[in-house]
Amino acid sequence: MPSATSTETLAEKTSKLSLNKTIVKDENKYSTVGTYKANKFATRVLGDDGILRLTDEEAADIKYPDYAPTWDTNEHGEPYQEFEFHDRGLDADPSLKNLFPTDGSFSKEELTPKFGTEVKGIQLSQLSNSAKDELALFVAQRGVVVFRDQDLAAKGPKFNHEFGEYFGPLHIHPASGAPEGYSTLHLVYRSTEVKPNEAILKNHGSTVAFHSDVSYEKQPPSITFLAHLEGPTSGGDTVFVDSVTAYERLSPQFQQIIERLHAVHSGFEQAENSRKNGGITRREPVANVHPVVRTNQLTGKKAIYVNRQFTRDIVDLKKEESDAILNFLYDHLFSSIDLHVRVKWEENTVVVWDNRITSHTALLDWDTPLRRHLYRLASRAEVPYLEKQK
Ligand SMILES: O=C(O)CCC(=O)C(=O)O
Ligand SMILES: [Fe+2]
Repeated sequence: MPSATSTETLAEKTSKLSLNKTIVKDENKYSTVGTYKANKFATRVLGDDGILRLTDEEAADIKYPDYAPTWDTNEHGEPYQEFEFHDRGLDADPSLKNLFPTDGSFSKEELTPKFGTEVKGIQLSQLSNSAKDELALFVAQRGVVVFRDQDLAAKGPKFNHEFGEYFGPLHIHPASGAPEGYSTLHLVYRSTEVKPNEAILKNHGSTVAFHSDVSYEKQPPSITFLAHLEGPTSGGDTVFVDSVTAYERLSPQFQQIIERLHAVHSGFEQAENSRKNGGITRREPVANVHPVVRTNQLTGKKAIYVNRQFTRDIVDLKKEESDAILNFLYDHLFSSIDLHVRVKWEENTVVVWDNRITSHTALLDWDTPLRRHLYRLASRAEVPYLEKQK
C-alpha cells in the first residue's frame, strides 16, 4: 500500500494532471466539423441530422455496409459511474468441456507455449452461456485466442451487441466511428483513399503503437473481441504482448519495487486529437490512476499494466525516476519478441483477448489503396487491483 506521503503525492499529481489538460470549451467543440476536408478522414461528410458518414464514393464498394463508420455529433453521454463487475469466467467449468466438445470436431493449436492459441471448428455465435463462461476463462489463461471461419460479422451489429453484452456492459468508445445506432461497436477503419501509414511515417520510423485498450477508464475492458470485415491480404497484422510472462521474467526484487507503484493513464490527448480532427467526444475525457502491476481475478496471475499510448506518469515517483522505470517496462514489453504473438487476419477471423493482461498494436505496413475495416466489442470490467501478498 502507498504510504501517507505517497498517497498525498498521488492526489497532487492527479489534480495537477486535470489542471494541465483543460478541455476545449463546449461552444468550440464541433467548430471544425464542417471544414474537415483535407485531413485523413477526408472521406466523410456531415449530414443535416448531425451524423458524420462516409461519402457515397467511399462507401460505394464497402464489403460490410451495415458496419460503415458513422460519428453522431449529437451523442453526449454522462461520465461512466462505477459498477460492480461480475466476471463470467468465475462461473466457468474449469474442464472447459462446454467450449471444447469431446467429439474432436475442432482444432486448437498453441501459437507460443505460454501465450496465444488458434482455434478452428468452433462457432462463437453458437456458444451456450456455459461455453461463453469458459471462453472468458480460457482467454484469461491464454491471453489471446484466434478464431477462424466465424459468422459473427454476417449476423449484423444487433446480434454482436447482444453477444458482447453477455460478458459485461460494453464499453462505448469516446471518439471512434460506430455502425449507425450501435455505438457499443468500436470500428477500426482505414480508408482506401489514404495511405494508411503516410502521416505516421512522416515523423516516425515505425507504426507500432502498443496499448491496452482505453486503460484510462476507471474500469477498463477485460474480454475483447476484434472481428475482421475487410483488409489487405498481406499486411495489417496485429501483434499482442504477454504482460503476465513479462512480469514473471523480472527479478523478485524488481517485481517488489513495481508492485508498490501506481500510474496515471490519460484519455485527454485522444479526445483532444479527435476534436482537433473534427471528430466527436461521446463522454468528457478522464484520467485514472491504476496499479503498475495488476492481478487477473480469473487466474490469480499478475501482469504489468502500463502502455506508451495512455500511461503518462508513475505518481509515486519523481519525474526522472518515473521516466526511467516506464521506459524500461516499455522496452521490456514491446521489444521482447519472445513475449509476442503476431496474428495474420483472414476473412472471418475473430481475435479474442483479455485486455487486462495483454497490450497490442496494429501494423500499418501496407501502402496500397486498400480498406482495412474491423469491429471491436469490449466489456467493461473491474477496477484494476493488485492482490496483496497472502
Ligand atoms: O486494428 C487493429 O488491429 C487494432 C486496433 C486497435 O488496437 C484499436 O482500435 O484499439
Ligand atoms: Fe486497441
